[in-house]
Amino acid sequence: MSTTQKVALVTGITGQDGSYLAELLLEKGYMVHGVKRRASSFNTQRIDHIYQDQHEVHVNFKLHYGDLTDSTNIIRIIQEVQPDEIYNLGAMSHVMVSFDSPEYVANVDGLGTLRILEAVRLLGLTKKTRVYQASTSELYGGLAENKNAAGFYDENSPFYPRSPYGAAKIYGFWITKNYREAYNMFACNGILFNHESPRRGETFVTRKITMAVAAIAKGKQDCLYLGNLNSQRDWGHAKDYVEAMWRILQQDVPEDYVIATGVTTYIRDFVIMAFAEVGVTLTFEGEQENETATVAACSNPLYQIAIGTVVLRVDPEYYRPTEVDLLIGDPTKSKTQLGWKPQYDLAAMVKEMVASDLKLY
Ligand code: NAP
Ligand code: F7E
Repeated sequence: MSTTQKVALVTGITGQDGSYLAELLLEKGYMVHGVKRRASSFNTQRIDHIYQDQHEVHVNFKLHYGDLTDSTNIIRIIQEVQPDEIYNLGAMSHVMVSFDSPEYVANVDGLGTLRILEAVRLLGLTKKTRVYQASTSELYGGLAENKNAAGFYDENSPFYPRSPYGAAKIYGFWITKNYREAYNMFACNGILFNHESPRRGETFVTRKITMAVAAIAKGKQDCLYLGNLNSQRDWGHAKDYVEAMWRILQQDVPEDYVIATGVTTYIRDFVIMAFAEVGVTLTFEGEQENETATVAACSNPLYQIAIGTVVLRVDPEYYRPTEVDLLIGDPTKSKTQLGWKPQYDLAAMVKEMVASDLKLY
């Protein structure tokens, strides 16, 4: 290891964002340390391609067992690693699941953030270590009256979380800002709107849709069951969003940034786009839980699905106790101050996700 090599510590390295961020940091020449949880089955599929035999002479990627609920473990890892940058991506990140395990989410997503910041402070690393906190558009809660005059959520929009996940993350947001102000730490929030990829967890709506489209096209599944088709999300690509995380920590002054595309899309329209990738045109009928989508035409000779087949139904089991109806972010600050330029638009991302899931089947 050269003396100038930067050292990064990534929590949540086995997740979607952690895997893309690790790739980016390795490309930039960092020594990358990641925190992974012990699991009874392998949970490193997203990072297996960058794993290195620890007996090699030049190792620049190392995993440590750990958990954000365990302060002593977090302190020990940070002490051992002495990171220049910490990216706190670890979280129970599923909004619907957070209604079932609210206390756990508060512990991991809320207090876990505090444990990272406090470890940096206790270890006397406040001058050396920069901290990125994975904040979220879920903080806004989708309240129409809280959008700015142009109709977007920006860095000054008020928060109104609508789930235990959002409520836990709002603590993470404020404690990060507080440590910045109280101890002069370089600690920043990235307020990221939804971002997806072929590595997205299988129970988030975009991946659930692209996997179902591939399975239906290949005759492995009959019908896709979804919840609320009327919510709207501002979807970007995870690969673009981890670049923004890195840029946030390279600035001269620590600040918080919204990362978004500025375009919002109905869940129903994502379904239409994904089926179009396999040549299927849909007709929608009915409302609320009686809404269905049927195959109106199928132009792809490889994937013949009979006209009139019902390929989408609504299952109210997937409705949330409180829903975030609409998210749309204003990326002006990140584009101007960070020079952040996303490479993907939604169409390119849907294409990539469906193509990747077709290969899986
Ligand atoms: P993800 O795929 O669900 O990954 C979450 C990561 O956190 C996984 O590595 C997971 O480990 C780890 N983790 C879970 N519980 C943990 C614990 N108790 N201790 C340590 N690690 C734990 O999430 P993502 O999409 O990559 O998102 C990364 C971060 O950004 C999360 O904090 C999320 O809340 C936030 N965020 C995501 C989005 C988005 O649209 N993707 C938008 C805004 C903010 P296992 O692999 O062992 O489960
Ligand atoms: O839901 C609706 C659902 O679970 C999106 C996380 O990364 O982004 C993510 O949270 C929308 C919601 O993402 C199904 O009701 C319909 O309106 O893909 P999702 P999310 O809740 O927006 C934010 C920014 C984060 O920070 C989170 O960590 O889709 N929806 N039917 C469904 N959602 C799911 N999961 N499954 C359905 O069957």
